[in-house]
Amino acid sequence: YDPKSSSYVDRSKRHSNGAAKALLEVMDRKKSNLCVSVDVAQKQSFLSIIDTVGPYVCLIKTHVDIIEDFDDQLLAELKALSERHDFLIFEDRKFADIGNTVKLQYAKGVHKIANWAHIVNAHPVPGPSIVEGLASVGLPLGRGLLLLAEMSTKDNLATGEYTTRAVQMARQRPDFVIGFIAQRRMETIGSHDTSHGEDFLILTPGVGLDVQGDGMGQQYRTPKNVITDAGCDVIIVGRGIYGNGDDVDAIRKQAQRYQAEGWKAYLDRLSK
Ligand code: S5P
Repeated sequence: YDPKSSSYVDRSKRHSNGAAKALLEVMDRKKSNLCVSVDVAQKQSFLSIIDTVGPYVCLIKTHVDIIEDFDDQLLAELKALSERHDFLIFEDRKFADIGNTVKLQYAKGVHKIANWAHIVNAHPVPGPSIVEGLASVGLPLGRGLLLLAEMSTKDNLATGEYTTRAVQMARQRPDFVIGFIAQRRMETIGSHDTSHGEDFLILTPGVGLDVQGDGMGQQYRTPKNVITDAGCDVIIVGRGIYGNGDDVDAIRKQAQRYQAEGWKAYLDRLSK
C-alpha cells in the first residue's frame, strides 16, 4: 500500500480518527489540498482573509495567540465561517510541554483550543507523554494531532533520529496522531514494513511560488516540489497568499492560484 498513489477519498476510509477522515473528505469535495495560514494580528483582518480564501481551502491554520483584539466573538465567527465555507480549523499551537501542562493549555485558558480546533500540533521533544496528555482532552472530542517530525527552517534540529522517534511516537497512538508536519512522506521511516497499510497525513509548510525565503530562516518550495515530488498531502501557505497587502481581490486570486497548483500537483502524482 502506498498513500502516494491513492486518492484522498480512498484514504479517508483508512482513518478511524474523525478529524483525519473529515479533512480527506473535504479535500476531495472541494478539490483543494490548500491550507491557508492566517498569521495576522487584527481580528478584522483575520476574519476578512478567512472569508475571502474560505471557498478555496480545505483547512485554515491559525495562531490565535497572535491576535491583539482576541475575544469569544472571534471564535464564534471563525466557527461560522468554517461551516459556511466548508473547511476545518487547525490551531498551530505547537505544544511542547509535559502531559499535564499541555492538557491544561489545550482545554483551558483564554483560548480553550480544544473547543474549536479540529486539529492541533505538538513538538515530540517531551516524548510520548505529550501525546497522552493531549489525547485525554482531544480524543473524547474527536480531535486529531499532528507531530512536528520535520521543520521548514534553515538548520533546524528536527532531523535524523529525532524524526524517526517522532514517527515511532505516532505509531503508538494511531487513534489520535493523524500525521505530521513534515517535508516528505514518513511511512517508510524506521525500517517499517509498509505493507500493512499505514497512512499518515503530511501537512507541509514552507510553500511559495514567488520567493525562496523570508530573510528569517524560512525556506519555500513549490506545490509541485511538495505534492508531486515529495508526496506530501497538504500545502500550507501563509504570506504567499496575503503577503502583498490586504486587497481582497488580490488575496482571492492568490488563493485560487495555490488551490489550482496544489490540485494539479496531486493529479500529476496520481497519474504517475
Ligand atoms: O516547520 C514549520 C512548521 C510550521 S507549522 N514551518 C512553518 O513555517 N510553520 C508555520 O507555517 C509557521 O508558523 C507559519 O504560520 C506558517 C508559514 O507561513 P509562511 O508565511 O512562511 O507561508
